[in-house]
Formats: sequence, C-alpha cells, structure tokens
Amino acid sequence: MTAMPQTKGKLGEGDGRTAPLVGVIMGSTSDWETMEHAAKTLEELGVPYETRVVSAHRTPDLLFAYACSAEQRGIEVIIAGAGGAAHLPGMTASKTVLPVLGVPVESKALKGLDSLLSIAQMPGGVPVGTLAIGKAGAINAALLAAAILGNRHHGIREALRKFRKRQTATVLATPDPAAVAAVRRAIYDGKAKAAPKGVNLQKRKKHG
Ligand code: RP5
Repeated sequence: MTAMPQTKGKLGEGDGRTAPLVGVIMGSTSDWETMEHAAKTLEELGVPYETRVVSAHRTPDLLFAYACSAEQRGIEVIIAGAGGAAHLPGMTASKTVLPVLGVPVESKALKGLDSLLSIAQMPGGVPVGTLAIGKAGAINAALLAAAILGNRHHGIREALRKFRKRQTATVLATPDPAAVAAVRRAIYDGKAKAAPKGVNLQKRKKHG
C-alpha cells in the first residue's frame, strides 16, 4: 500500500497551482488502498484532484464543512469512498448539489455488500452515483468523473478518448491468452529470453 498523499490545498483555499476539480474523499485512511486507484486514474487523465479523509461518523462537522464548501472552492465532482455503514457518500450528497460518486469499499465482515447497499439505497431526491465494490469501482468513479467534467473541459474529454483507445489497443494486442501464458512460462523457466514478434507480454492494467 502506498502512503496517503497530502491533500492538495486546504479546505477553503486553492493549492496555489492547479485548482482541484475533483474531491476524492474517504471515511478512513484504511480506504486508501482502494481509493488510490481513483487518484491514479485521475492522474493518468490529467484531472486535478485533492484527497482527504472525511469520516461521516468520526468527523461529522468536517463532512458538513467539506460538502458545503466544495462548490465554492471550484470542485465539480466529488468521489466518496467508504466501507461498512458507508454513510459518507449519501451525507455528502445531502449537503451539496455537485454530483457525488460513491465507491463501496470492501469490508472484512460482509465483503463490501454492506457498503454497496448503504451507498446505493438512497431515498428518492438525493442521488449518489454508485459504482462497483472495490478497485474497479474506484477506477470507474474516476473515469465517470472525467466523463462528467468532459462536458465542459475539452482537454479532459480528449484524455478520456485516448484512454479508451489505449485500452482497446492493449486488449487487441494480446488476442491469444494461451500463447501469452506459454511465452511467460518459457521466460520464467529460462527457455526463452524474450517474446517472439507479435506476442505482447505487456500485462493489461487490471481494472478489478
Ligand atoms: C468506514 O469504516 C470507513 O470508510 C472504512 O471503510 C471503515 C473502517 O474504518 P477503520 O476502522 O479502518 O478506520 O467509516
């Protein structure tokens, strides 16, 4: 697990460089292992973001302050990850009209099903865009945030288009899984040094 980075910009201030467009918040530092995939994906797309632990239960006043000030600070989308009794995305959505994307973090007791239902089952009137449990959900939250931002930010839309093209090209470059596995095995056993022409050993980025 990589270290939790410092938030870019304090609450109520810009960071002096690029103002964040996405706020990535999570209920605990223990959620970072999942939520770092959202951060990495935003980085890959060149979307400015900030990261912060905001707990619905342990720091409720901070949650209100964060959600109430986000729009005024220039944040356009909030990604909120939480596990268990995952109230952070819903409570954040109740205090802002910005789009809130919820990432259910996998819990130990119930494998994230509790998180998923807590985030998805919002009452009519206060929506949270709920993604898949865990890493796939964190990545997709970032991609969806970029898609939303792309309506207004042309560069982000183009970065997303390039990401999709790269993803497609990577899959098409490795059409035969058996050939790829055989080459990997041969290299591992010392029977081959490199992949023959046409066999792409580059691992596809796992999105889940
Ligand atoms: C939730 O409780 C957090 O989002 C986290 O997923 C879960 C457990 O938190 P820790 O006890 O690990 O801090 O609020």
